[in-house]
Amino acid sequence: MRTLRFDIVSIFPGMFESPFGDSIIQRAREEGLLDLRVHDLREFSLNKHKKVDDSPFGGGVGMVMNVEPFARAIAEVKKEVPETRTLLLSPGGRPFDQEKAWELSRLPSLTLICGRYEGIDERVRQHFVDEEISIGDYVLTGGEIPAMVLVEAVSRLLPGVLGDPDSIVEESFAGNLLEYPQYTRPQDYQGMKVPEVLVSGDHKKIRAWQKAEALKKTERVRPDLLKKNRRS
Ligand code: 9D3
Repeated sequence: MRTLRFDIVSIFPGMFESPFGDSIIQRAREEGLLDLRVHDLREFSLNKHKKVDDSPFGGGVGMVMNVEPFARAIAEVKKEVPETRTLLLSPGGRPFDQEKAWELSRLPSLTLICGRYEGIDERVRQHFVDEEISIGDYVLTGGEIPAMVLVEAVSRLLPGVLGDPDSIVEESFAGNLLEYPQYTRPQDYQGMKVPEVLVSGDHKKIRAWQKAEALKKTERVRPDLLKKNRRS
């Protein structure tokens, strides 16, 4: 059995309590598959008021997060896990996707750095960050929720975390297609009927229908998925 360790650095450590104390993530932690630690950035400030930002050189509105607290927090993590990969969650990063989730799931340790809207001193990126990751093209107020997204996407890929490993196999077998429509009882809900083919008992025909429906939906909603590395 293998453990993936996450060290998260944030000025809002409390934000992680409920999402990580819940359901699948919590069970994975209890079973030793996941080791999740959250570090309060302010504790690494040497300022008497635990300040972690300052006004920008060159002028301009707003504040910039200081390099020192991040440098000290990352150094502390590296004392325990020297081999850690340090990721900065930032809207200017490479877009996160399933392939990246698989890649990260094979590593032993990830340190996630959360910035806030104001921005961070460029020297953090230059000297302490291995990779910058965004979760999509929209603006949030900080890297905390993106860090949770990353933890969840990566954790569920670890052997033993999901109750049913078949669902991951099926997911990757379905390749870059959206899901086909699914139905369960009743077969007729107030005149809204389940497609006949699904109750035909003809499994070959059912598979063909599901595949065709998945393709139709993908063409309509996400034609970009059909262009990129097709496995269908
Ligand atoms: C002030 C100009 N902004 C550039 C778009 C800077 C900025 C905006 C928002 C800096 C930080 C943030 C807060 N967002 C994140 O830290 C963040 C994020 C996001 O906003 N969208 C998608 N992925 C991510 S990962 C981290």
